[in-house]
Amino acid sequence: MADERPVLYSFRRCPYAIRARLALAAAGLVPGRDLELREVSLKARPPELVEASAKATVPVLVAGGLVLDQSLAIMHWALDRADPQAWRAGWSAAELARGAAWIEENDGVFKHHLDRYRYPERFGLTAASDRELHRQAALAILGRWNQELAAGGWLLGGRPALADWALLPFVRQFRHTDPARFDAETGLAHVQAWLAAFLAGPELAAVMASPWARRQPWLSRRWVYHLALADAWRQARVEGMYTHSSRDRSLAEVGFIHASDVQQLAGTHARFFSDVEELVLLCIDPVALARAGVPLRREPAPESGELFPHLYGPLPLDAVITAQPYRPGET
Ligand SMILES: N[C@@H](CCC(=O)N[C@@H](CS)C(=O)NCC(=O)O)C(=O)O
Repeated sequence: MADERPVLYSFRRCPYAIRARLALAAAGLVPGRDLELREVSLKARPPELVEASAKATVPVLVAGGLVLDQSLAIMHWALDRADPQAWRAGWSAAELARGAAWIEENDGVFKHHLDRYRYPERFGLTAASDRELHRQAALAILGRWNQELAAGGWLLGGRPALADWALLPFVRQFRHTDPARFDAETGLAHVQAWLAAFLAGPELAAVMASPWARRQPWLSRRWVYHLALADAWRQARVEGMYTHSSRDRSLAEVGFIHASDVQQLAGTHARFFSDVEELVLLCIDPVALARAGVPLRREPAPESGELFPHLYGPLPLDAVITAQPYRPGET
C-alpha cells in the first residue's frame, strides 16, 4: 500500500523550518510514525519537492492533496490537530491579534534587516556601515519586543504562545551572527533571557536532532546513486569526468558504470564496500545524463536478476548533483 503519511520537506538550520517542526512536535507528531521527514539541501532540491511546490522553499508539508508551503500555515495545520500546550488556546482575540502582528513584523521588517546584517554579500552591501545600519534597525525592533516581554517573560504574558515559537528561531539567528556582541547588548535583558530559555530548552533540542533533523539530505527516488572510492572521485574532479565502473574496474573494462537505485544502496554497500572507510556517495541526475547523451539502462544483475541502473558512458561532473561522504545506515 502507498505511504499515506504527510511529508515534511525541511532544512535543519532554516528558521522557518525550525518553527514548523516546533509546532508539529508540540502537536505530538513523530517523524517516521506520523509523517515522513525529508531533510533537503537547498543546493540540490529533490524533484519531488519542486513538483509539490514550484518555489521549492523549505518547509513544505504535503498531506494528501494539500500542499502547505508557508511555515505559518504548517504551524496552524499542526495546532489544528492538537494544541496540548495551548499555543493558540486560552488567549483572547485581542491577544491573538497582537501575536499575529509580532509575527508579521518578524517575517517582514525584522527578517529584512536580519538578512542584510547576516548575509550582506548577498545584497551587495560591501560597506561595514551598511551592515551596521541593518543591525541597528533589527535591534530597534528587538527593543520593542523587549518591552513586551517585561511583564511576563513571554510576548503575550506569562506563558509561551504561537508568536513566541514563531519568532524565536529568527532571534536565534540574529544572535548567532555575533553571539558575544548580542549577549553584551544593554537594554535587551528580557529578549536575552527569553532567547536563552529557548536555546537551553528541550523543544529546540528535540527539533534539531534526529528524527526531526538529519545531517544527511534525503535521497530522491528520482536520482540514481554510485558509491565511489574517494581517490577515484578526486581523480574525476581533476579530469572533469568519472570513468570508474565499480570498486576495482574501469568503464573501459566493463562497458558501463554500475549504479544503484536508492533502495539498493545499502545492499550494494554491504556486498562490495563494507570495508572501505572513505566512500563518496554520488547523487546522479538522470535528466542531466540524458542531456549529456549518456544512456541509462536498467539491466539484471547476473545472479539475482534484480534490475540495476547502468550508465553507458563516462559520467559528466555536471550530472553529479551532490557528492557526500557515505554513511551506511543513514539512507
Ligand atoms: N515564507 C516562507 C519562507 C521560507 C524560506 O524562505 N525558506 C528558505 C530557507 S530558510 C528557503 O527555502 N530559501 C530558498 C529560496 O528562497 O529559494 C515560509 O514561511 O515558509
